[in-house]
Amino acid sequence: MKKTKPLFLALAGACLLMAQYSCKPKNAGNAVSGDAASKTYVPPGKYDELYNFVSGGFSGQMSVYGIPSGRLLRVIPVFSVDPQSGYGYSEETKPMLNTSHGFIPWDDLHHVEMSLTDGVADGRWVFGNGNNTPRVARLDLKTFRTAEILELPNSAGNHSSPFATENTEYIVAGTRFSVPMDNSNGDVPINTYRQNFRGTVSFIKVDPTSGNMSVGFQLRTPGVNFDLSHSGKGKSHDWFFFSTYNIEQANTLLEVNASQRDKDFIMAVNWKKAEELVQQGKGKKESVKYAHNIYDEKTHSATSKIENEVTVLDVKDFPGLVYFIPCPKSPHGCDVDPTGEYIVGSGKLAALLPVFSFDKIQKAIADKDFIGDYDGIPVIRYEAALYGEVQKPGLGPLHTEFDGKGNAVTTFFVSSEIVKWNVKDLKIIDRQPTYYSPGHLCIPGGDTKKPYGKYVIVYNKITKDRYLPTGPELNQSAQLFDITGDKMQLLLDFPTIGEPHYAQAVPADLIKDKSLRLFDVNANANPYVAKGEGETKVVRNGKRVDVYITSIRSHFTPDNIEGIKMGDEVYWHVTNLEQDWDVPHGFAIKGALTAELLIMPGETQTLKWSPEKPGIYPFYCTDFCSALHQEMQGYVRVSPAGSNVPLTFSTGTNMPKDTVAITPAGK
Ligand code: K7E
Ligand code: CUA
Repeated sequence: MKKTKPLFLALAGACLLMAQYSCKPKNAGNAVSGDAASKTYVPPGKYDELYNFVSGGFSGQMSVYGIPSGRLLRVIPVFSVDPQSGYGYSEETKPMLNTSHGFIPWDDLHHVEMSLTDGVADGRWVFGNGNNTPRVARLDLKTFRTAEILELPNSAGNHSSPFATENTEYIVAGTRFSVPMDNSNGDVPINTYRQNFRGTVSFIKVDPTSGNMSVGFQLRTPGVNFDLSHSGKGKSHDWFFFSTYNIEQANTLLEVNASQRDKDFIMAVNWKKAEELVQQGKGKKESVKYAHNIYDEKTHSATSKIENEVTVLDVKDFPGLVYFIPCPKSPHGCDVDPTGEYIVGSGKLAALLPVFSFDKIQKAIADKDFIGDYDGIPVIRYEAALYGEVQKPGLGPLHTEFDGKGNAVTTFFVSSEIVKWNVKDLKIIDRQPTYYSPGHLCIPGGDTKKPYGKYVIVYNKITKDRYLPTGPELNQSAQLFDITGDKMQLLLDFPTIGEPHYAQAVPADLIKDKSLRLFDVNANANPYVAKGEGETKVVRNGKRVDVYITSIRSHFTPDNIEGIKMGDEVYWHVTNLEQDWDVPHGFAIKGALTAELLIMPGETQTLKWSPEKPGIYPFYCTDFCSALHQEMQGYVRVSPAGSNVPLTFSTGTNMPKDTVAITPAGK
């Protein structure tokens, strides 16, 4: 959820009324007890216990922290260009950000999901959603790079995304906005929402070996807003649960008009049944347009393909596929406990926390214990699905995770606290202030079948003064708590990149030894690779000039190039020949209307450059690589279009006729 001020203000009043909750805790500075520092201290040279993958919100990126130290390990570019690495600027990576709308340099990444095997994070891939132009990204945890981005048709907002089924059979993505479908005429009055706008949830198939994604099928649903979701587990393996809001189907001032009804819905989907129906050919093929971008590690290049078909099941045509469960007041988080029996809906405006029972939902379906239907979908009676309610949990519940010991921890946006409660007896065990309005939280493995527990990391919604002031903009923040005892103990604040929504954390051992150290230059299949200095060359083809250039400590080959002419398009294909871990070289050229390249050992990356006037253009290595890094530089000469300067290139041989001498004193 973004910083919804009106909601905050509306609820701030309610907050004041309820004396047992205080919005701004007192003594905010000194609640940390003496042993906190030792619990988060990771000595220099030692590794953290856990990796924490955190969404970068409106930065469009994903960042990786070490837990318990809170040290920032990496920011991985996903949906936004990254001038530092050249992601989205190099010819090889530009296709990653292609969409059916063209090249887009930004998105808003809210949710992070790890690939699962038997309901437990397996450390292979991590997925993130593009919230604005609907996309799902897959990051490969061998390289910590974005390996694939798939756009989603018939969607807008893609907020309820990306959530995995128990074996990553599917990554599931629900649309935030209902909209007219892509293959229909969308030029309709906005207030014909009820007639023309529909919802979509997408089931993205994930290849179990390569991880490659494809839209398996989409479910067409009534026109509501999907907010969040989670898959079932164990006994509820076949099901998926989505929180919805705006069942009023309002198209304006949703703040008021989408909060008319006392309850919105949790939507329960039998995805196994949907899969069977699709296999039986019951889906309708629709023509749409969406981009599918894949980064190939062998060629070190991405390709973008426009797909043009999707298989759709309209849920109202298939009884038994989808049910609605009333859930108090605009549910946000929709969280399934490790056993798969309990489903927690967090109504943002509700004064209680409903916990639904999977068994009771199944019984209600069998007994047809419905209160009616909504756009042709049966609505289960609230009490028939309800396991129980956590009474007076706090104000503004948003998200819940589980500690693996039968307890849940929920964030409360309005009362600025986290609350630990027992899933069986629904009794509150502990509440701790968070010093800012929290949104998402992450217990390592806390949404899986086997939570690792030990910590909860709580992410802010509204930034507060936790750090030295830095002008009008305060940094986003996370807080780390120890949850091993009944009382949760605050250990640490650490700043985050962009707005941290969802996050995932796994033991470091799951990933660290599989992490790639360098690319084998001999296996480099980039069509423009130079595998040694002997393979370097400059090739003219009409107005296109390809420079096959290598970098190794501490020179480029070639480093003198002449014969480039005005009107040329020059492609600098830089291969880093190093085969030692952690010796990147950079590449930048004066006046280039793009970013640098940062090239890892064994990799080739390409910078496109069109000189705008004749002259000498220096280029250099931007990443300190040796004591003679500053000497790692070169020149390219640009001549007028009609000039007869021949195309030449060299390193170390284009010597002057004369030598420089110091004229002796007194002569
Ligand atoms: Cu609650 Cu976009 Cu998951 Cu933010 S969302 S908190
Ligand atoms: Cu290569 Cu600095």
